[in-house]
Amino acid sequence: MKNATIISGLGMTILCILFSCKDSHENPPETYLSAAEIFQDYFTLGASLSVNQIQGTDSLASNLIETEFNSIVPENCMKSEAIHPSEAEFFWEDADAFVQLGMSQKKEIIGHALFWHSQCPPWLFVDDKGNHVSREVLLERMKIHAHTIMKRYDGKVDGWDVVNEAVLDDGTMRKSPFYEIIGEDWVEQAFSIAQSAQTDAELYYNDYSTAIPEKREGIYNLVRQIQSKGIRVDGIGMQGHVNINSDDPSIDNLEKTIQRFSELGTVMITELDITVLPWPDLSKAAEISLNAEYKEEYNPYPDGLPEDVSLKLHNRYMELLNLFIKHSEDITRVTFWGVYDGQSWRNYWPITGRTDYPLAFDRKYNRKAFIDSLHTSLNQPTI
Ligand code: 9MR
Repeated sequence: MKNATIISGLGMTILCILFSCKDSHENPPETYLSAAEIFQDYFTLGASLSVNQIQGTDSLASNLIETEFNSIVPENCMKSEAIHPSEAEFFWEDADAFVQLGMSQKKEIIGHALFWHSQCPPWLFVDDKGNHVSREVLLERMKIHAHTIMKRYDGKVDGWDVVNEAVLDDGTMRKSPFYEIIGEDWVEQAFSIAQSAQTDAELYYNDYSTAIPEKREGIYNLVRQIQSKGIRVDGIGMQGHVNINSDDPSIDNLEKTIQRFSELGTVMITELDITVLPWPDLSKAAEISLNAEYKEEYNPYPDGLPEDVSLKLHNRYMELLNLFIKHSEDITRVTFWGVYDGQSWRNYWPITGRTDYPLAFDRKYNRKAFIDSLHTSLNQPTI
Protein backbone atom coordinates (compact mmCIF):
# COMPACT_ATOMS: atom_id res chain seq x y z
CA MET A 1 0.00 0.00 0.00
CA LYS A 2 2.78 2.38 0.98
CA ASN A 3 4.62 1.67 -2.29
CA ALA A 4 1.49 2.42 -4.26
CA THR A 5 1.24 5.78 -2.48
CA ILE A 6 4.86 6.55 -3.30
CA ILE A 7 4.47 5.65 -6.95
CA SER A 8 1.35 7.72 -7.30
CA GLY A 9 3.10 10.58 -5.45
CA LEU A 10 6.04 10.46 -7.83
CA GLY A 11 3.76 10.22 -10.82
CA MET A 12 1.85 13.27 -9.61
CA THR A 13 5.07 15.21 -9.16
CA ILE A 14 6.26 14.54 -12.68
CA LEU A 15 2.85 15.43 -14.08
CA CYS A 16 2.82 18.59 -12.01
CA ILE A 17 6.20 19.78 -13.30
CA LEU A 18 5.39 18.93 -16.90
CA PHE A 19 1.92 20.42 -16.95
CA SER A 20 2.44 23.10 -14.29
CA CYS A 21 -0.46 21.66 -12.34
CA LYS A 22 -1.49 23.81 -9.41
CA ASP A 23 -1.07 21.24 -6.74
CA SER A 24 -1.58 22.85 -3.40
CA HIS A 25 -3.06 26.29 -3.18
CA GLU A 26 -6.19 25.78 -5.27
CA ASN A 27 -6.96 22.18 -4.35
CA PRO A 28 -5.32 21.11 -1.12
CA PRO A 29 -5.62 17.33 -0.79
CA GLU A 30 -7.03 16.00 2.45
CA THR A 31 -3.66 14.80 3.69
CA TYR A 32 -2.12 18.16 2.95
CA LEU A 33 0.90 19.08 5.03
CA SER A 34 2.35 22.57 5.08
CA ALA A 35 5.93 23.02 3.91
CA ALA A 36 6.94 23.71 7.53
CA GLU A 37 5.31 20.45 8.64
CA ILE A 38 7.09 18.51 5.92
CA PHE A 39 10.48 19.72 7.16
CA GLN A 40 9.69 19.95 10.86
CA ASP A 41 11.88 16.98 11.83
CA TYR A 42 14.86 18.62 10.14
CA PHE A 43 14.84 22.42 10.55
CA THR A 44 12.52 25.38 10.83
CA LEU A 45 11.34 26.75 7.50
CA GLY A 46 11.39 30.47 7.05
CA ALA A 47 10.50 33.25 4.66
CA SER A 48 11.49 36.89 4.52
CA LEU A 49 8.55 39.27 4.63
CA SER A 50 8.12 42.51 2.72
CA VAL A 51 6.47 45.50 4.36
CA ASN A 52 3.24 44.81 2.41
CA GLN A 53 3.16 41.31 3.78
CA ILE A 54 3.87 42.52 7.29
CA GLN A 55 1.05 45.05 7.01
CA GLY A 56 -1.23 42.30 5.68
CA THR A 57 -2.14 44.05 2.42
CA ASP A 58 -1.41 40.91 0.37
CA SER A 59 -3.98 38.46 1.73
CA LEU A 60 -2.87 35.48 -0.38
CA ALA A 61 0.69 35.92 0.83
CA SER A 62 -0.62 36.30 4.39
CA ASN A 63 -2.29 32.90 4.11
CA LEU A 64 0.95 31.31 2.97
CA ILE A 65 2.96 32.98 5.71
CA GLU A 66 0.53 31.78 8.34
CA THR A 67 0.28 28.20 7.14
CA GLU A 68 3.46 27.27 5.26
CA PHE A 69 6.31 28.76 7.30
CA ASN A 70 7.24 28.58 10.98
CA SER A 71 10.03 31.16 10.92
CA ILE A 72 10.11 34.73 9.62
CA VAL A 73 12.69 37.44 8.96
CA PRO A 74 12.02 40.98 7.72
CA GLU A 75 13.30 41.59 4.18
CA ASN A 76 13.98 45.29 4.75
CA CYS A 77 12.19 46.98 7.65
CA MET A 78 14.81 46.28 10.33
CA LYS A 79 17.73 47.51 8.25
CA SER A 80 19.37 50.51 9.83
CA GLU A 81 18.25 52.98 7.17
CA ALA A 82 14.62 51.94 7.73
CA ILE A 83 14.55 51.55 11.49
CA HIS A 84 16.98 54.34 12.51
CA PRO A 85 16.66 57.01 9.79
CA SER A 86 18.23 59.84 11.79
CA GLU A 87 20.37 59.81 14.90
CA ALA A 88 17.57 60.84 17.22
CA GLU A 89 14.77 58.95 15.50
CA PHE A 90 13.76 55.30 15.39
CA PHE A 91 10.93 54.17 13.12
CA TRP A 92 9.17 51.28 14.81
CA GLU A 93 5.89 50.88 12.96
CA ASP A 94 6.89 48.15 10.49
CA ALA A 95 9.32 46.35 12.79
CA ASP A 96 6.75 46.28 15.60
CA ALA A 97 4.13 44.89 13.22
CA PHE A 98 6.61 42.25 12.04
CA VAL A 99 7.39 41.11 15.58
CA GLN A 100 3.72 41.22 16.52
CA LEU A 101 2.86 39.02 13.54
CA GLY A 102 5.50 36.51 14.53
CA MET A 103 4.39 36.46 18.17
CA SER A 104 0.71 36.06 17.36
CA GLN A 105 1.46 33.15 15.01
CA LYS A 106 4.05 31.64 17.38
CA LYS A 107 6.80 31.69 14.82
CA GLU A 108 10.55 31.77 15.20
CA ILE A 109 11.46 35.45 14.73
CA ILE A 110 14.80 36.46 13.21
CA GLY A 111 16.03 40.05 13.16
CA HIS A 112 17.93 41.26 10.09
CA ALA A 113 20.38 43.03 10.20
CA LEU A 114 22.00 45.14 12.90
CA PHE A 115 25.22 46.02 11.04
CA TRP A 116 25.43 45.96 7.26
CA HIS A 117 27.42 48.32 5.06
CA SER A 118 24.45 48.60 2.66
CA GLN A 119 21.21 50.46 3.39
CA CYS A 120 22.91 52.40 6.18
CA PRO A 121 21.45 55.78 7.06
CA PRO A 122 23.75 58.56 5.84
CA TRP A 123 24.20 60.06 9.33
CA LEU A 124 25.76 56.92 10.85
CA PHE A 125 29.34 57.42 9.73
CA VAL A 126 29.72 61.21 9.57
CA ASP A 127 29.72 64.31 11.73
CA ASP A 128 27.75 67.45 10.91
CA LYS A 129 30.47 68.61 8.52
CA GLY A 130 30.24 65.37 6.58
CA ASN A 131 33.60 64.01 7.80
CA HIS A 132 34.01 60.48 9.12
CA VAL A 133 33.46 60.31 12.88
CA SER A 134 36.10 58.76 15.16
CA ARG A 135 36.23 55.06 16.09
CA GLU A 136 34.88 55.90 19.56
CA VAL A 137 31.93 57.87 18.21
CA LEU A 138 30.98 55.16 15.72
CA LEU A 139 31.20 52.43 18.37
CA GLU A 140 28.98 54.49 20.67
CA ARG A 141 26.45 55.01 17.87
CA MET A 142 26.50 51.29 17.09
CA LYS A 143 25.87 50.52 20.74
CA ILE A 144 22.87 52.85 20.94
CA HIS A 145 21.54 51.41 17.67
CA ALA A 146 21.87 47.75 18.66
CA HIS A 147 20.88 48.06 22.31
CA THR A 148 17.78 50.12 21.59
CA ILE A 149 16.50 47.65 19.01
CA MET A 150 17.54 44.44 20.74
CA LYS A 151 16.13 45.46 24.12
CA ARG A 152 12.82 46.55 22.58
CA TYR A 153 12.34 43.03 21.22
CA ASP A 154 13.98 41.11 24.07
CA GLY A 155 12.16 37.82 24.63
CA LYS A 156 10.52 38.12 21.22
CA VAL A 157 13.26 38.03 18.59
CA ASP A 158 14.97 34.64 18.71
CA GLY A 159 18.12 35.51 16.82
CA TRP A 160 19.81 38.49 15.18
CA ASP A 161 21.92 38.76 12.08
CA VAL A 162 24.38 40.95 13.96
CA VAL A 163 26.85 41.45 11.11
CA ASN A 164 25.99 40.97 7.47
CA GLU A 165 28.50 40.56 4.62
CA ALA A 166 31.73 41.80 6.18
CA VAL A 167 34.00 39.44 4.21
CA LEU A 168 34.80 39.61 0.50
CA ASP A 169 34.87 36.65 -1.88
CA ASP A 170 38.67 36.42 -1.58
CA GLY A 171 38.39 36.02 2.18
CA THR A 172 39.69 39.46 3.11
CA MET A 173 37.67 42.04 5.00
CA ARG A 174 35.33 44.29 3.04
CA LYS A 175 36.59 47.86 3.13
CA SER A 176 33.30 49.31 4.34
CA PRO A 177 32.97 52.48 6.41
CA PHE A 178 32.74 50.25 9.51
CA TYR A 179 36.13 48.81 8.60
CA GLU A 180 37.67 52.12 7.57
CA ILE A 181 36.62 53.93 10.74
CA ILE A 182 36.87 51.23 13.40
CA GLY A 183 39.58 49.05 11.91
CA GLU A 184 40.26 45.34 11.52
CA ASP A 185 38.40 44.44 14.74
CA TRP A 186 35.07 46.01 13.80
CA VAL A 187 33.17 42.71 13.58
CA GLU A 188 34.48 41.66 16.97
CA GLN A 189 33.34 45.02 18.38
CA ALA A 190 29.91 44.56 16.79
CA PHE A 191 29.40 41.16 18.43
CA SER A 192 30.71 42.45 21.74
CA ILE A 193 28.14 45.28 21.59
CA ALA A 194 25.33 42.85 20.70
CA GLN A 195 26.33 40.52 23.52
CA SER A 196 26.41 43.38 26.02
CA ALA A 197 22.72 44.10 25.30
CA GLN A 198 22.14 40.96 27.39
CA THR A 199 19.03 39.80 25.60
CA ASP A 200 17.83 36.23 25.09
CA ALA A 201 18.51 36.32 21.37
CA GLU A 202 21.13 34.27 19.54
CA LEU A 203 23.79 36.20 17.64
CA TYR A 204 24.66 35.36 14.02
CA TYR A 205 27.14 36.24 11.31
CA ASN A 206 25.49 36.15 7.85
CA ASP A 207 27.05 36.24 4.36
CA TYR A 208 26.64 35.18 0.73
CA SER A 209 28.85 33.04 -1.56
CA THR A 210 30.15 31.16 1.46
CA ALA A 211 30.93 28.08 -0.66
CA ILE A 212 33.89 29.88 -2.22
CA PRO A 213 36.83 28.23 -0.41
CA GLU A 214 38.71 31.49 0.31
CA LYS A 215 35.59 33.18 1.61
CA ARG A 216 34.67 30.11 3.67
CA GLU A 217 38.06 30.21 5.39
CA GLY A 218 37.96 34.00 5.80
CA ILE A 219 34.63 33.79 7.63
CA TYR A 220 35.70 30.74 9.62
CA ASN A 221 38.87 32.45 10.83
CA LEU A 222 37.05 35.68 11.63
CA VAL A 223 34.35 33.97 13.71
CA ARG A 224 36.79 31.61 15.42
CA GLN A 225 39.04 34.47 16.39
CA ILE A 226 36.10 36.42 17.88
CA GLN A 227 34.92 33.36 19.82
CA SER A 228 38.46 32.76 21.11
CA LYS A 229 38.16 36.06 22.99
CA GLY A 230 35.05 34.86 24.81
CA ILE A 231 32.68 36.84 22.61
CA ARG A 232 29.59 34.99 21.42
CA VAL A 233 28.85 34.21 17.80
CA ASP A 234 26.18 31.52 18.08
CA GLY A 235 25.82 30.62 14.44
CA ILE A 236 26.60 31.44 10.85
CA GLY A 237 24.04 32.12 8.16
CA MET A 238 24.90 30.88 4.69
CA GLN A 239 22.86 33.06 2.34
CA GLY A 240 21.37 30.84 -0.33
CA HIS A 241 21.38 33.17 -3.32
CA VAL A 242 22.37 30.61 -5.92
CA ASN A 243 21.61 29.91 -9.55
CA ILE A 244 20.13 27.04 -11.48
CA ASN A 245 23.48 25.57 -12.57
CA SER A 246 24.56 22.69 -10.39
CA ASP A 247 28.22 23.62 -10.40
CA ASP A 248 27.95 27.18 -9.09
CA PRO A 249 28.15 26.67 -6.20
CA SER A 250 28.63 22.91 -6.29
CA ILE A 251 27.01 20.65 -3.72
CA ASP A 252 30.50 19.58 -2.74
CA ASN A 253 31.61 23.11 -1.90
CA LEU A 254 28.36 23.88 -0.09
CA GLU A 255 28.77 20.72 1.96
CA LYS A 256 32.33 21.64 2.89
CA THR A 257 31.09 25.01 4.12
CA ILE A 258 28.28 23.49 6.20
CA GLN A 259 30.81 21.13 7.79
CA ARG A 260 33.39 23.85 8.39
CA PHE A 261 30.95 26.34 9.90
CA SER A 262 29.35 23.69 12.08
CA GLU A 263 32.69 23.44 13.95
CA LEU A 264 31.88 26.91 15.32
CA GLY A 265 28.15 26.76 16.10
CA THR A 266 24.83 26.32 14.40
CA VAL A 267 24.50 26.74 10.65
CA MET A 268 21.51 28.35 8.95
CA ILE A 269 20.63 28.49 5.28
CA THR A 270 19.38 32.04 5.00
CA GLU A 271 18.07 33.96 2.01
CA LEU A 272 17.47 30.91 -0.18
CA ASP A 273 16.45 31.58 -3.78
CA ILE A 274 17.51 30.13 -7.13
CA THR A 275 17.69 32.41 -10.13
CA VAL A 276 17.02 30.89 -13.55
CA LEU A 277 18.00 34.03 -15.41
CA PRO A 278 21.23 34.63 -17.33
CA TRP A 279 23.65 37.21 -16.07
CA PRO A 280 27.18 37.84 -17.25
CA ASP A 281 28.67 37.10 -13.84
CA LEU A 282 26.46 34.60 -12.05
CA SER A 283 29.11 33.93 -9.43
CA LYS A 284 28.48 37.37 -7.92
CA ALA A 285 25.69 35.93 -5.83
CA ALA A 286 24.36 38.97 -4.00
CA GLU A 287 26.78 41.87 -4.35
CA ILE A 288 24.18 44.56 -4.04
CA SER A 289 26.36 47.29 -5.56
CA LEU A 290 26.20 45.59 -8.98
CA ASN A 291 23.67 46.44 -11.64
CA ALA A 292 23.33 46.20 -15.38
CA GLU A 293 21.25 47.54 -18.22
CA TYR A 294 18.13 45.67 -19.27
CA LYS A 295 18.48 43.56 -22.44
CA GLU A 296 15.90 41.09 -23.72
CA GLU A 297 18.47 38.31 -23.75
CA TYR A 298 18.71 38.69 -19.96
CA ASN A 299 14.95 38.20 -19.57
CA PRO A 300 14.18 35.05 -21.57
CA TYR A 301 11.06 33.79 -19.73
CA PRO A 302 8.65 36.70 -19.28
CA ASP A 303 5.62 34.49 -19.94
CA GLY A 304 6.50 31.30 -18.09
CA LEU A 305 9.24 28.72 -17.74
CA PRO A 306 9.86 26.18 -20.52
CA GLU A 307 9.57 22.57 -19.33
CA ASP A 308 13.29 21.86 -19.46
CA VAL A 309 14.15 24.90 -17.35
CA SER A 310 11.36 24.10 -14.93
CA LEU A 311 12.73 20.60 -14.49
CA LYS A 312 16.26 21.93 -14.01
CA LEU A 313 15.03 24.30 -11.30
CA HIS A 314 13.14 21.45 -9.65
CA ASN A 315 16.24 19.27 -9.63
CA ARG A 316 18.43 22.06 -8.28
CA TYR A 317 16.03 22.57 -5.40
CA MET A 318 15.94 18.82 -4.77
CA GLU A 319 19.73 18.51 -4.59
CA LEU A 320 20.03 21.54 -2.29
CA LEU A 321 17.29 20.51 0.09
CA ASN A 322 18.55 16.94 0.19
CA LEU A 323 21.94 18.32 1.20
CA PHE A 324 20.39 20.43 3.95
CA ILE A 325 18.41 17.43 5.20
CA LYS A 326 21.57 15.31 5.20
CA HIS A 327 23.16 17.93 7.49
CA SER A 328 20.10 18.74 9.54
CA GLU A 329 21.98 17.88 12.74
CA ASP A 330 23.90 21.10 12.17
CA ILE A 331 21.40 23.17 10.19
CA THR A 332 18.72 24.69 12.39
CA ARG A 333 16.84 26.79 9.84
CA VAL A 334 16.28 27.13 6.09
CA THR A 335 14.81 30.48 5.09
CA PHE A 336 13.58 31.47 1.63
CA TRP A 337 14.25 35.06 0.62
CA GLY A 338 10.62 35.88 -0.01
CA VAL A 339 7.27 34.11 0.03
CA TYR A 340 6.46 33.84 -3.70
CA ASP A 341 8.11 34.53 -7.04
CA GLY A 342 6.28 37.76 -7.84
CA GLN A 343 7.79 39.62 -4.89
CA SER A 344 11.39 38.43 -5.20
CA TRP A 345 14.25 40.92 -5.34
CA ARG A 346 15.56 38.72 -8.20
CA ASN A 347 13.01 40.43 -10.47
CA TYR A 348 14.71 43.78 -9.93
CA TRP A 349 18.38 42.94 -9.23
CA PRO A 350 20.93 43.21 -10.82
CA ILE A 351 18.68 44.26 -13.69
CA THR A 352 15.24 45.72 -13.16
CA GLY A 353 12.12 44.58 -15.01
CA ARG A 354 12.84 40.85 -15.34
CA THR A 355 10.70 37.80 -14.57
CA ASP A 356 12.39 35.25 -12.35
CA TYR A 357 11.16 32.06 -10.66
CA PRO A 358 13.35 31.70 -7.59
CA LEU A 359 11.12 30.73 -4.65
CA ALA A 360 8.98 27.89 -3.31
CA PHE A 361 5.66 29.47 -4.35
CA ASP A 362 4.91 30.71 -7.85
CA ARG A 363 3.30 33.95 -9.03
CA LYS A 364 -0.14 32.49 -8.38
CA TYR A 365 0.86 31.59 -4.83
CA ASN A 366 0.91 27.88 -5.65
CA ARG A 367 3.43 25.64 -3.98
CA LYS A 368 6.03 24.26 -6.35
CA ALA A 369 6.31 20.54 -6.85
CA PHE A 370 9.79 20.18 -5.36
CA ILE A 371 8.36 20.50 -1.84
CA ASP A 372 6.01 17.57 -2.39
CA SER A 373 8.65 15.55 -4.23
CA LEU A 374 10.91 15.91 -1.22
CA HIS A 375 8.09 14.93 1.06
CA THR A 376 7.55 11.80 -1.01
CA SER A 377 11.24 10.91 -1.07
CA LEU A 378 11.55 11.45 2.71
CA ASN A 379 8.82 8.91 3.23
CA GLN A 380 10.43 6.29 1.05
CA PRO A 381 11.71 3.33 3.02
CA THR A 382 15.51 3.14 3.05
CA ILE A 383 16.80 -0.11 1.62
O1 9MR B 1 15.73 41.75 -0.86
C1 9MR B 1 16.27 42.98 -0.41
C2 9MR B 1 15.88 44.09 -1.36
O2 9MR B 1 14.48 44.29 -1.33
C3 9MR B 1 16.60 45.36 -0.97
O3 9MR B 1 16.36 46.34 -1.97
C4 9MR B 1 18.10 45.11 -0.85
C5 9MR B 1 18.82 46.32 -0.32
O4 9MR B 1 18.38 46.59 0.97
O5 9MR B 1 18.34 44.06 0.06
C6 9MR B 1 17.76 42.85 -0.32
O6 9MR B 1 18.09 41.85 0.64
C7 9MR B 1 19.48 41.55 0.80
C8 9MR B 1 19.70 41.12 2.23
O7 9MR B 1 19.23 42.10 3.12
C9 9MR B 1 21.18 40.84 2.48
N1 9MR B 1 21.70 39.87 1.55
C10 9MR B 1 21.43 40.15 0.13
C11 9MR B 1 19.93 40.37 -0.07
C12 9MR B 1 19.63 40.55 -1.52
O8 9MR B 1 20.27 41.71 -1.97
